[in-house]
Amino acid sequence: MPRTTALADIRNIGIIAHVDAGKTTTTERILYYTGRKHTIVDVHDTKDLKSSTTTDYMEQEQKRGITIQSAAVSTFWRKKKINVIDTPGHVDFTIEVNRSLRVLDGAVVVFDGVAGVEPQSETNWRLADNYGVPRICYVNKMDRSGANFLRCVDMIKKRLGARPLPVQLPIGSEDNFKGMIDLVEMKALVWESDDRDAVPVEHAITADLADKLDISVPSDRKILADIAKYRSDLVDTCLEQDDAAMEKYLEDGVEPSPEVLRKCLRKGTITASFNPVLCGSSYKNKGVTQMLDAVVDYLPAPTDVEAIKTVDQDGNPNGERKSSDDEPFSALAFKVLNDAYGALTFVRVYSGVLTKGMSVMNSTRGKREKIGRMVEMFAKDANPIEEARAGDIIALVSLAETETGDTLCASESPVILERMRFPDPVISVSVKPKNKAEQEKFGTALGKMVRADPSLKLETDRETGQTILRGMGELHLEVTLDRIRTEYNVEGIMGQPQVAYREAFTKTIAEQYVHKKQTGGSGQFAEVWITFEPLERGAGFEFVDETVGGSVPREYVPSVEKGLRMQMEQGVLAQYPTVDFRARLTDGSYHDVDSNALTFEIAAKACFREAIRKAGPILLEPVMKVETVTPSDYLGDVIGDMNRRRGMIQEQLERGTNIAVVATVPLSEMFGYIGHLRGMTSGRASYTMEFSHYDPVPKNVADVVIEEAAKARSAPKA
Ligand SMILES: Nc1nc2c(ncn2[C@@H]2O[C@H](COP(=O)(O)OP(=O)(O)OP(=O)(O)O)[C@@H](O)[C@H]2O)c(=O)[nH]1
Ligand SMILES: [Mg+2]
Repeated sequence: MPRTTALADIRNIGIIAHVDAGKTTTTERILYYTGRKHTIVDVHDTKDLKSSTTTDYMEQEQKRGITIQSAAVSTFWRKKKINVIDTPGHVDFTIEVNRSLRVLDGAVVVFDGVAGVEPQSETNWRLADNYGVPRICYVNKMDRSGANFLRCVDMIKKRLGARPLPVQLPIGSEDNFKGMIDLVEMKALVWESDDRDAVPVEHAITADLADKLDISVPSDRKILADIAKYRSDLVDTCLEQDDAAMEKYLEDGVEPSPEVLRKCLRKGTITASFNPVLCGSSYKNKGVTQMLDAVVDYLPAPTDVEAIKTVDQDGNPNGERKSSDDEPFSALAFKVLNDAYGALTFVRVYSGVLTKGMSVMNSTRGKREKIGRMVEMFAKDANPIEEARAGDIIALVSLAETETGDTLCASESPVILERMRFPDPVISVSVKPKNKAEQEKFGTALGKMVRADPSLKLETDRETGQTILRGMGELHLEVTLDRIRTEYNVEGIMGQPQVAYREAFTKTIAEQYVHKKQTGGSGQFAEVWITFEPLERGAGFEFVDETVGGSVPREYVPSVEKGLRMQMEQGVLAQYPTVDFRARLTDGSYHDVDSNALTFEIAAKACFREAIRKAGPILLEPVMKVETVTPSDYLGDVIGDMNRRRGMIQEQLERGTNIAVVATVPLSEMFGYIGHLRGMTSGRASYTMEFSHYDPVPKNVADVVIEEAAKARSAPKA
């Protein structure tokens, strides 16, 4: 089957932003205006579960009015195929943004015109930086009281360190938001009603525009008075992208045509020289089609972005794969979803063609996969397809071996695509089924949830035998159990949330251990010399084999590493995993008959236990970046309370009439914060938090944690 949409006519884009900026509302409008849907549902009208927006179809999303899972839809605009992924803004579901950005070519960053750049917009912006995703900015909610376009542009510059370039200016604001000045075409677009089918009327830009359109607020009038200034900024910035056009302009002074400007805007956006900024009100149906035009004009096609990098088994870069149908097949699995259709594995095809029935290789795991049914997803609906090509985002049904982050490729030309990075879960709860008889069903359901979400981890507490679920936050864990109830029909209960502490070495220790045992005829023998060195925070665990002359036979070296990996999971202070150290296997010895993989594993474990005791182990705790937005009347109380929670105030930012207090606070001090904050401020303050880093726990606090861990271990088993 030949290609139906040229690669250059595809836009794979994500909609990313802080909670409530209006991503889902905007996505819903995109589907309406492109003719993919004939109705519009509003996010706040779905709580009774009678209707849902296209992308927030899950029960938990409808009830809470927030997005939890990213959902993909596709549509056409100006003959371009636009694949849109609507992502969640809540920090607990950041994995969904993370994996979407990994496979997208461009993004629309939505801002709330009142709040401007909020913490999650910042986090997602940085994620997009990491993945090198070009983006345009859309200042939404211009109709809300307190909306301020220029303040938002300024925050994009200062808080995100970006180079925002307005390509539109708002005409009026709040109740009187009427439309926008298109600085490329130099015309005014004015809506005469909020009706979804209202078409903007075009006006020429004249000196009396503000009067003609009844714009009376001085700051709104000032924007219109400054149109020439913004236009000249736009022209100058654009021409940096095109030497020939710049020369011509300098010579004859004639401004470049809109076509030339658009070409420059496209180039500058794709190379991340700047970010075009647009405005609108999705809810009041203004500015969405103009934003779609910008997606088509400025955001990259798969062929405009750098070829995808490939890596070796250890993750080191070793080449690239071009985005083309003529290259061998390669794709990255970025999401696994269990639903009514069975297990769906979402993949982004980077090169080549995949057809139904093909046998491919999972190069990450060295396994084969047979491609059965293939579907194109439209939110929750699956549409069967026969083939997928470079640039496509599709789902494969019932793959046996493939997990999130794995590469699928043609067996004759294996590659591994650059991997994804997953956030580390920082909070844990014990979980069990409400009804003891449902243990197995509950376990299976949990297993499936964890398989689908790499920011969840499942562990068994070796001492108490309890099942421990780790996640990104309380909401994340709650939603997980609630989904198990609605999707797998089994109810679970969870204990009090616990902090995921870590343990670490504070000094270098060279340790020797001999494992020797004589039982009857055969014996056991292994000797290892291992040097343990602390590494910087976040470095994880490194193992290096430095033995020479076969003192530890090569086939047993992996057993030493395995032993260490097992033992490091259980530290000596309070049984938390030990992190951030290097283990160098420097020497050892063996016995021809009595040594084997197991004896080396045992020796390594014991060696670790001995060493960490001598290495001044410390307890580390997750520290969160907390941003509390409060009316200024309560500022003193909010800061005082932060200090009592061992918080360190980083900065205070103006947020319209409110103040945002940014602080780092240990997670253990944040449980129950929301209730306290509401009480303290009569419900007028709100906060968001996200993981920042691990820090040593102060001694007095560590003593309590260690004592409680010991108590929990000696308590009767659940
Ligand atoms: N006044 C006004 N309200 C809007 C606008 N866009 C969205 N909203 C409202 O803001 C709320 C949140 O909108 P959503 O579209 O769910 O926001 P979101 O960014 O998808 O939120 P999450 O997915 O939870 O991160 C809803 O009540 C919308 O009706 C707008 O342009 N103007
Ligand atoms: Mg949403």
